[in-house]
Amino acid sequence: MTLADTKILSEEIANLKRERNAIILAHNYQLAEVQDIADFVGDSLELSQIAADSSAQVIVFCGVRFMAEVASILCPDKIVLLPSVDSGCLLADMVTTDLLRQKRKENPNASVVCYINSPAEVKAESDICCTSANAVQVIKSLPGNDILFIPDQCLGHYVSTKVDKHIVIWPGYCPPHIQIRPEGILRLKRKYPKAEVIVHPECSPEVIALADKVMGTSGIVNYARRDDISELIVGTEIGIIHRLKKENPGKRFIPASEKAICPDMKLITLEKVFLSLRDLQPQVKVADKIRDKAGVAIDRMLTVPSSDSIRGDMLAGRRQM
Ligand code: CIZ
Repeated sequence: MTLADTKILSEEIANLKRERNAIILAHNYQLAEVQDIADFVGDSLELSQIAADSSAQVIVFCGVRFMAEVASILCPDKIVLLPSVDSGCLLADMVTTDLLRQKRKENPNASVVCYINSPAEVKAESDICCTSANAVQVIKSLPGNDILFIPDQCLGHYVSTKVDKHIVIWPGYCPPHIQIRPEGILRLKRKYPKAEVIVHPECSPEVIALADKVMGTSGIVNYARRDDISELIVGTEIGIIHRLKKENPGKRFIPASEKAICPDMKLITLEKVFLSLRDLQPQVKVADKIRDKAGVAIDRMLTVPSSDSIRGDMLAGRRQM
């Protein structure tokens, strides 16, 4: 697409957005051109909360399915659009309700802590949700000692090093984050000796062991803004590099691996955003029964403050039902 095409399409999207009383939300991993036309860029929970607080009737959620589901759970009276119906999440698909029920039977005393990267039906069968920003605090907040952590094994392992509880860890993983390898980090550290290494907790324990900081995407965005930061090796999906560079001109951001790409995130294009606003399709709507139960697990999480952003306490209790 030429620059002129992009401009025309962006204008048409802006017109449709006004007509539809819509807002466009883009995840930190979205394509640059999608981030650039969004009203807000952020992580999944921040965006869902913005959706719930907004007076817009239509939410265009440029992310993946589980994120649009959380938006639908938090704002059931709004139309939630996911511009690419095929944007799923391989990690989220690694847990199902049948498998969870079976594992629960094997661990009858464990509280199920469900990472936000999971299907709505699985959240509905969990005790509490968490994000990468608040997983440690969520687990610490639970009264019991036994935890079943689903579905990301890397985040589960990271959390197990921070809390003194017995944690059974589900074997799921995020394919893009697994592309970030310790040898790649070591090579970049040699090349950029002054750079700090900041990685997402979905990275492997070997990668985390080499990092100066471990944070979710909001934490990374906030950390990059600090005056004392000029150079960062960034271990997460490479879509975030666009936002980091845009917000911090003059600073250097080095992707820890060029292979850390989520193909599902890249399915959303400006054309798809335009079509979805024009046709009000594809919509994501979580069925009432699932929504009510998944909403309880999300609400419980929202009462727990998070470590690397202010959103936990800011947002608690604002869900509209
Ligand atoms: O919750 C999110 O948005 C994800 C998937 C990652 C993060 O750390 O923000």
